[in-house]
Amino acid sequence: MGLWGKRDDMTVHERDPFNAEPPRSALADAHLTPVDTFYSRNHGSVPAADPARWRLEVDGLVDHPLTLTLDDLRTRWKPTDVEVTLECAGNRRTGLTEVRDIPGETPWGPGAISTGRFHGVRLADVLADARPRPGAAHVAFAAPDVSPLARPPQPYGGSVPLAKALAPEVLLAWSMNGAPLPRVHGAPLRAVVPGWIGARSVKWLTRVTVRGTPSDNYFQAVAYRLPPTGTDPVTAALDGGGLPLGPLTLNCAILRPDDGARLPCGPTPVTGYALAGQGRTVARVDVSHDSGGTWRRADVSAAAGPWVWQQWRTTLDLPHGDVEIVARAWDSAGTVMPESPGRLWNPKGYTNTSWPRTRVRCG
Ligand SMILES: Nc1nc2c(c(=O)[nH]1)N[C@H]1C(S)=C(S)[C@@H](COP(=O)(O)O)O[C@H]1N2
Ligand SMILES: [Mo]
Repeated sequence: MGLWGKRDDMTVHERDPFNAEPPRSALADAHLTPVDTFYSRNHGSVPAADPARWRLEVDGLVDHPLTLTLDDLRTRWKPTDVEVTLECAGNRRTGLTEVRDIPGETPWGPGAISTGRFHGVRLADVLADARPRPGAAHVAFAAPDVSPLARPPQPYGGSVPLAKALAPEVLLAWSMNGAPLPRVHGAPLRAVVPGWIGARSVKWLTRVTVRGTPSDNYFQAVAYRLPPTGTDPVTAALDGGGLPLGPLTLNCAILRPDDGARLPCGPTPVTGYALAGQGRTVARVDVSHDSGGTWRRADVSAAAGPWVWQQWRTTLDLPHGDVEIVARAWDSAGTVMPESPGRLWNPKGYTNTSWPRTRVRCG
């Protein structure tokens, strides 16, 4: 077994902060991702919390601030389960670094995404007891893990608009895939914000603050934003420029065959995942064996819910020689993924939703 209970064949981009993604083959064909395979994204060292002394504070623009133990959370509200695909905003970043280098950011392949079944209470139920005041517009999450990457170094945090915080799918979760939440995934408690970039699902949660404005934490105010074109990303975001990332958008990846594989020619299964985001589902996936000259429609699995990925598969007749397999997905609103990573390139390398390409050699 590898670091933090992960499988041995994870790609460990960094040991501390721990950043690791499963190989393509481990994600292939699995609707739920086993905990030992689930990617992990961290900005600081994994903190240790003593569950007995741990408390969750609910404060800010509320009439009735709360201090909760884990037992309070388990017993005061009705627990519920949500199946969620978590995706890091940096998933598939390597597709952007091929266009132009992105120094200082983790070179994620297509594995910064995984699906779990989370169990906990609805944030909406907890907030209802705290009673938000007029003027409440955002809900900020705070955690104790200090990130040396932030300017200045600070604990991790972020926020979501109140409307999303009150949505029934947003959980405060203490369990994942039927087992207690592992430490590396945020024990004893994490926020789970389905359909939003993973960055908003804050782990090791200690404080939920109702505010009039978004969190001013570095990871909300500076990082995880698309900077205005032609400006220095950090200064621009500090000036309030740029676009904060929130809802996930349509994306897909090719999982089989593996990039760089040598294969026999002929009929070959090609599989992958697709995720619609925006509360939509994936309606269609096309796959090409000739860099997008001709396309074949793949079979797409039924959506288990609006917050989870779908699996797709087809068989392509691969010709002799160097072959580039390309995929593109449509969502239920008819939106198609953009072709070019060049158009999407940004200095932090977020949200690469361009057509995935896998190069293999056949024969
Ligand atoms: N406290 C804390 N929460 C965090 C992070 C972090 O570094 N610290 N990383 C975020 C990011 S960017 C992602 S993509 C997800 C990853 O969750 P996982 O490690 O459980 O897969 O956690 C989010 N929550
Ligand atoms: Mo992330």
